[in-house]
Amino acid sequence: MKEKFLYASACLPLLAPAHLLAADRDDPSRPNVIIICADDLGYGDLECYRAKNIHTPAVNSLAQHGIQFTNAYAVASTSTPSRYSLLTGEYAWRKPGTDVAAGNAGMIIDPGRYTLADVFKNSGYVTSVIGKWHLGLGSETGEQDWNAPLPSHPGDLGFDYSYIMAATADRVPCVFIENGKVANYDPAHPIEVSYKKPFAGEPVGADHPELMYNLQPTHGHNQAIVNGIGRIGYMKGGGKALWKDENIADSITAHAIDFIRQHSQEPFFMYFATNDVHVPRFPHERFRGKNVMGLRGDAIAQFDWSVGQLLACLEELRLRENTLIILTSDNGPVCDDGYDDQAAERLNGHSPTGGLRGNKYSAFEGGTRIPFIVSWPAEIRKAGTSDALVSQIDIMKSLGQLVGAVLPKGSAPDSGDYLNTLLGKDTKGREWVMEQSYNHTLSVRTKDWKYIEPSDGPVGVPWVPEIESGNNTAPQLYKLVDDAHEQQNVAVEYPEVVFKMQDILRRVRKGVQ
Ligand code: NG6
Ligand code: CA
Repeated sequence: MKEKFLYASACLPLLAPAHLLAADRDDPSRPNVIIICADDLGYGDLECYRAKNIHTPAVNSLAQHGIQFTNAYAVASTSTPSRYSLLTGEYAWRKPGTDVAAGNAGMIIDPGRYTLADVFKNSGYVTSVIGKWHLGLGSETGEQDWNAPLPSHPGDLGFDYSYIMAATADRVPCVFIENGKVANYDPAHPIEVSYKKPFAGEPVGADHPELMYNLQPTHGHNQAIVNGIGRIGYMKGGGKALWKDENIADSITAHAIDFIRQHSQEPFFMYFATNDVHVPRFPHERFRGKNVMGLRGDAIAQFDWSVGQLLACLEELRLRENTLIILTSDNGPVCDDGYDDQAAERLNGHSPTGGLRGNKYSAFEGGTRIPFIVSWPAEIRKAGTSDALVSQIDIMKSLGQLVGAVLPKGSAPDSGDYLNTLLGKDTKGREWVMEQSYNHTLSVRTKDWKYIEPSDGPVGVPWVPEIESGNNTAPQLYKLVDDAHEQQNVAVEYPEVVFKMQDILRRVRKGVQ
């Protein structure tokens, strides 16, 4: 008897943690959480959002086991401000320096700020960011030494593990950065980066179109040439560390799967930010040439493949039930964003915005209304759609609520707890949502109305003039409930509604929720 007892207690230190962790894995207050954030994927770009010409079976399966939102918003119509807001719960327009960042931007989120990753880390989760970062690295713009550990990186913002692209695939440096160091660093090819001037002896796209053999630019993107593709910014070196665009999805997906496998016994949070479907669109050859819409369609298929790989891994590890997945996009879609990939010419009847007016960059709905699916089989038993107004600004407080986190005073100042809305238990959602265009024109959306504040900015996006910016020197009001396509400005007819919307803007600007 004694012997048996001793045996049991001797095993206890080994058994107890494993037992507790197993309980954690089923504990509804501690699900794994994955945010899958596509890049430039439009409201109409997925099969479950009625996309034409494209099958997205993996995303469909998420929607079939979750809630699919029809009135969900990114905070801004470009990447950096949108992601800043997602990760901090603060509207980017409150913080200078949050517009589309160069690849050598210094860290945009102050390491002292409490982030979405901190919420999870301090709740006992292991955390990671994998894929597109676009929020700066190191302490000072242009001062990074890419051949040494970077002094600040996502590890300083609550992410235990990071495997990231510094900015976008169309910006240098074209290397992955793992936990603050260039991955596969090649000492024979030291890396130099400049957004000011080319490096002697390095051919640039403007002078050597023949070297851009994989994709030709339509505007910009003619500085450094990496992998036969022109980029924004100049770069030297890199050698074996340079990415190949066709392998980016494979690489980030493999790292995400490794992370899940390594942490299958403890609650984890992963922000998985794909390069798809941002430019340059140059997917792996197993996808290239397959879709009638050309490279943009191929890139959507590749995105769906990545989602499918993560789902298969979760299933295999029996983690799918208690993993909450949010699938969304950082901003609306765009066809020609600087490379001749025939995205507009080959749409074949598909509408990336799902018929909404405007595109990426715009104040119109196409700029910020995005796909948004929440799936958590253990808790969301009944799949469905929700037309509640939701915004990515609320992810931080809502997920904080989910894991019982206490957020320090002053953190996530614009974020609210809409957990019940995200889980489909509440169908009302927000009363209003704020939207930010590329030049900081702000809009307010309520259930029935959309107000765009006056702006003297250009009516077309300067570098893609055919994209409507939504700017107008007069106030714009659209009765979305009857006019989903924002065709009829009825501001003059409804002054009381205009006043109400302006009042919301005034209050929010002052910091009143
Ligand atoms: C623009 C780029 C565009 C894209 C965008 C950022 C030019 C002419 N255009 O300045 O190609 O990179 O920035 O996109 O350089 S985002 O989705 O990351 O915000
Ligand atoms: Ca984007």
